Amino acid sequence: MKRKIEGLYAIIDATYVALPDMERTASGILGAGAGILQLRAKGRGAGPVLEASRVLKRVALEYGALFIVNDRVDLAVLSGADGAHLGQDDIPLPEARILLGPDSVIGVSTHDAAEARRAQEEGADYISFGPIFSTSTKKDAQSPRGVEYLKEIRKTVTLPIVAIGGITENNAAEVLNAGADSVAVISGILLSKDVPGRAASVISRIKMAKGS
Ligand code: TZP
Ligand code: MG
Repeated sequence: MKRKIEGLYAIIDATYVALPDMERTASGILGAGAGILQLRAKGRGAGPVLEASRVLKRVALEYGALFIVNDRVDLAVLSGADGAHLGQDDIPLPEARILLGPDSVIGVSTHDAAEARRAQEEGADYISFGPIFSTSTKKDAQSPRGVEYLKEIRKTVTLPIVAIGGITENNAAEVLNAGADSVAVISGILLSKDVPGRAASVISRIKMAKGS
């Protein structure tokens, strides 16, 4: 399912949510109105991650949302996910496209203009760009790029841009105003005691920023 990349791009990260708890967390976030859900489970065994992917795909389908698997193209295919998100060291995009098919949604992590341009040339459906702000979720994250760099990336590619890194309800509007189509949020939602409530407030800030 190709679907517009916009609004909240919610990432359920196994660092913050145990695999068996993901179904409930995903329902809360999708029920709050997120249109895109990604499973990020670095370093976890393929079997449990495949199981979680199948569960999350089912939940996403219930809410009409897009479901993307981070890193693992194989598990994206096996779980019937809508697509995969590739880092710079993952399976290259052309090969991932062979496995996932032409209708899948493939995103690529980018950190500078050259990577963004290449992802577009190779046929990515969207790019992520970041980290915009500092983040403690990704231990090997590069230095924060800031919103001025995001504005440059906006001029470099026509692809949808998902901004990532340190995004919260308090800075989401600034990031969208700098040219992002969508904001990816991990700790800004998952560390809340009220995950659905926090997702709803991020979404309401996004809607305000977009004037909708
Ligand atoms: N890529 C760049 S920053 C980041 C990833 C996966 C982590 C973002 O997490 P958070 O908690 O929203 O800052
Ligand atoms: Mg990756």
